[in-house]
Amino acid sequence: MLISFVKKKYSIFTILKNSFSDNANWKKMWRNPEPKKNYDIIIVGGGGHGLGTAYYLAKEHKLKNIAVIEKGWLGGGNTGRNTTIIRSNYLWDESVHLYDHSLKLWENLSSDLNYNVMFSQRGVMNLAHNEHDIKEMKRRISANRLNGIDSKWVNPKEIKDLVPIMNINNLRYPVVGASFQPRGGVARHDAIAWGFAMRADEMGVDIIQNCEVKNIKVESGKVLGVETSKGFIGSEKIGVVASGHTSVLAKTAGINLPLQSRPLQALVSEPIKPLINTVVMSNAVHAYVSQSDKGELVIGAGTDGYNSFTQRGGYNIIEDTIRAMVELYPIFGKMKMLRQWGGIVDICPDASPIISKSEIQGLYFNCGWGTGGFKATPGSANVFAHTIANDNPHKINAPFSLERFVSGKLIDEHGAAAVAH
Ligand code: FAD
Ligand code: PYC
Repeated sequence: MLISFVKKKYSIFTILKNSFSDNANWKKMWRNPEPKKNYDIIIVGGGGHGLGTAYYLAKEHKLKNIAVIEKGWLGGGNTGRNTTIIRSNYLWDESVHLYDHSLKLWENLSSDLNYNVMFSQRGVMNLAHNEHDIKEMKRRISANRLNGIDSKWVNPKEIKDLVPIMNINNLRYPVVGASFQPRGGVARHDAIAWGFAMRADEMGVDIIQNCEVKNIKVESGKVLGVETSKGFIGSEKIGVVASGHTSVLAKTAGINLPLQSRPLQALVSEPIKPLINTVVMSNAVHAYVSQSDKGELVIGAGTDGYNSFTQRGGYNIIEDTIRAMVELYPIFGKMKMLRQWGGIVDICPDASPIISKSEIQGLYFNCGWGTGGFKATPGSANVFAHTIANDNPHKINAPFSLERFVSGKLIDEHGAAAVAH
């Protein structure tokens, strides 16, 4: 197929021009092609990580003939279901290198894509409720600072100055301090999927929606392609980025990934006037909150305690979260909640991701992000593209290989994962 696309530019002038035609002449953001028989690279999963991988493969590695295959709609998985908290205050050097690589890409992403991903660096606060939290957080802050990360300790008075509506004393788990990363924040979940999709499409990437990968076909230790709901599509390189469903797909290639798939829930309130202008998380009581630009409170919970693919989650979990929210912010007590949902997160034993080649030639995995992969979207995509293009990891993702489950070089980030699992 001949590909000739005009780069879609967004500016005040294009908005003005399109307003004269009642917004009827905006170009479609990406094509809707039928799959070809063969691609050089297939990415399975049209979430932020998969679309970003295709974008960097085309942009930085100048590769052509790439497809992203998505069983539903773009960003309909965890990318569109998360609470969008972005930070890089992890404990170990390996993690900080990965998550801060991502944070730096976020800082320039709207301009890189010429598409507003609404990255808002309003700071992220992680509350301490007891002596153990204080010790763990101060250790992490020190480790962060050695890596040049802008983490700092804030005392209860400083917390009250930043979030006056917070009840810090009169509750079961009083707030005794917090770690704070000012460069952290939130972004617009679907914008990152759409921005990557649009720019990848412009560089010739075929984005194929409503096409489920059923099987990964392997012969003599090499991948041959994928069986899909639209027929067989051949490729010698396949990157699987299917979050909660990655282990299911890996099994079709005979690989057992060390992942558990569990629901994680979130909910939003009715919109209200600006009330909270930073992100506040509490690992101990499993409640995190920020306020969206529309004014809704975006609230997240903990994971269900068992494996499931329901995209819904247990009612008791969300009840616990609401109880903790109302205790921490009594002013929220009378608010109405508008909607609730779940996503299936893929959890690794060490709460760190897998970005890796596999024992099968041409088969690569990017998964195991658990409850915390949104923040990593551009960084993960960037190093995964490098891994696929060169058939070798980037130095940033080398420690996150599957090999670590054999060597025992695990990267235990349970403390920094912020949502216990
Ligand atoms: P996804 O966006 O899930 O994309 C994978 C895609 O693969 C999906 O679109 C799916 O349809 C597709 N797929 C699956 N199987 C197949 C198949 N067989 N064939 C074709 N396509 C297939 N992270 C943070 O950093 N900060 C947060 O605040 C945060 N909050 C969260 C709150 C909730 C409620 C949830 C559920 C998650 C949260 N996360 C958070 C985690 C974060 O959302 C994920 O780690 C991240 O979005 C994963 O992106 P992805 O592109 O890998 O996966
Ligand atoms: O990893 O920061 C995080 C996070 C917040 C909510 C869910 N995950």
